[in-house]
Amino acid sequence: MYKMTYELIKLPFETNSLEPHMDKETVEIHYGKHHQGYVDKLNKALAKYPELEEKTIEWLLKNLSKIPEDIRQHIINNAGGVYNHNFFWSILKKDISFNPKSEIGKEILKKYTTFEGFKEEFTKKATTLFGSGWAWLVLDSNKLRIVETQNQDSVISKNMIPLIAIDVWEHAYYLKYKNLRPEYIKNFFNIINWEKVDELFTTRKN
Ligand code: MN3
Repeated sequence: MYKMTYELIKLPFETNSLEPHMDKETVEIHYGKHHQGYVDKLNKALAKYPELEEKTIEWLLKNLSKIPEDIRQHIINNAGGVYNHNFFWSILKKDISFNPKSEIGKEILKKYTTFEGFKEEFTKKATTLFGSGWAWLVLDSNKLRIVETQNQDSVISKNMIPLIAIDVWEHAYYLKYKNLRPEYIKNFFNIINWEKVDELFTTRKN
């Protein structure tokens, strides 16, 4: 029996709820077409290896060396695509301000001195990333770092714990922002769910 192992998660918000920073049409196409596409291709890649269908997406991405070589790049691209988008949607919400008194707030200020300093570093990484990929705030050996990954490579394959991610593939912003990635990044700061980021930070596994 063919098993649809992985399914598209349900979006944790209405598609218009991030307006005007991220518009409804962009969310609908990004989620319904691109994200769905990674789910479909992941299932297709795994169809030959039913034993891997029992694994979680996190396991696949953390154990790439155990994935058969003929599908390894497909898993990097598509399990990564599924995981990264699941994570991305999970940290988006409008009108949740950065709270300097939260645990993550204090940690960010300790590392970057000011919130503006953090924004500047994050913006620089997201802006200068060449081609398609992601910029992240992660915990790496329990320390905050801003890193980038190419294509759908995921930070969890490098043993990092994600706290924030911005998708800077053109499909994430082109409909509304056209070629103006910096405008998209600027507005991304209006839709970070800082309560969720704080929860990820305080409940992290060391
Ligand atoms: Mn995307």
